[in-house]
Amino acid sequence: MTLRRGALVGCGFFARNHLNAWAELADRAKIVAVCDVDGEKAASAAADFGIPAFYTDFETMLSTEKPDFVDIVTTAPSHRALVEACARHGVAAVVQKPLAPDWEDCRALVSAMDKAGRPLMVHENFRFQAPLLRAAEIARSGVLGEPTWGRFAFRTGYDIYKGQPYLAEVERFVLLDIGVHVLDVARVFMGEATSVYCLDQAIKQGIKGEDQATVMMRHANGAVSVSECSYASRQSPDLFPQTLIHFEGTKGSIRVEADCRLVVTSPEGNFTEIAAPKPLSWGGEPWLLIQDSVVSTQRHWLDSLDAGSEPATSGHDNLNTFALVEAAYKSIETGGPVTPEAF
Ligand code: NAD
Ligand code: 89Y
Repeated sequence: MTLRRGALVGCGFFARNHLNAWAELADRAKIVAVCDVDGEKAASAAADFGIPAFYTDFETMLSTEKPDFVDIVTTAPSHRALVEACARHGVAAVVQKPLAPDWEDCRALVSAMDKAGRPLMVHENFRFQAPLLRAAEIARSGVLGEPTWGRFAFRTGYDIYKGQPYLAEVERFVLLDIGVHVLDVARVFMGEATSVYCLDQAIKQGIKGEDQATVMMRHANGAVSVSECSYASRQSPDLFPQTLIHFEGTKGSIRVEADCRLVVTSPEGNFTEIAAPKPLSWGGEPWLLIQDSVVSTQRHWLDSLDAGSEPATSGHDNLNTFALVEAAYKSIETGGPVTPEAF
């Protein structure tokens, strides 16, 4: 197994999870440098994680360190410029969701890496969460038959603005922040969508974007799904950050319920199981489900590099998810169903 040299850019709120997860994978990758335009954040990430070098300029880090890959953990407005810099330097890159703020930037950055001939993966971690991996494995085994109907729901009132204050300032909000995850999971279970209809709501006062979106989709095989995204849901207990699923096929069904409980109905028998993440020394509730999936997502990236294969959440794959977000926003604008562009 090759020991790869990685460099990370963006040392903010979520990067701590990436750096802890890279430490879990220390036998396969070593983070040799970090970068942030804010020198104090870069310096403290380097100090806290024993990383030998830190930078405030990304291209200086690339030309000095010549890493095997870059992990981009900045917010979306910077993704295009950072990925294009990776392409110029011929470096493989994994970039956090959402891929970019809009469709034009998404296409441009995927195309830049294509032209450079370097791998690009989106750090889309929800499909790597323990209960969703297990549920998808069961659905894909064929035991439930062909998909007919699905419901994918992320509903919370958890104070996400505390750790991620920038979310209160974005005009395209819940669909770009959590919708990318939920719609990506919907694609995993239902296949590509041919038609998207969305209704949005702005419930919380004092924020710029929509904080609730309900997306109805027709899929290529005729199946129908509903994806629910809410940051304005008041319920007790609050299930943040769990995604609940109800998937029906021609032969059976599966539900992903609270606390990682799977309920399966199939011709081969009905059963329930718990598919929960294992505890992590650096992780904690309510984030453990996501923190564990960060390790799994990074492991998948290293597996793909080792195998020379396209990651499941490659830039190209993620264009299909982003196209659903764009179609949903267009549907909100036009009031009718929209055919997504990528499919
Ligand atoms: P943040 O604002 O806390 O951190 C981003 C950091 O990037 C900041 O420190 C900023 O100074 C730095 N930065 C911005 N542009 C830069 C540039 N050009 N060069 C160097 N540094 C730069 O944001 P965050 O909450 O850590 O989110 C980062 C990304 O992670 C976002 O895209 C967000 O959507 C995503 N995220 C994903 C999950 C998940 O579960 N997948 C959860 C939270 C956040
Ligand atoms: O930004 C969101 C994400 O991507 O996962 C969870 C989150 O941090 C808040 O809902």
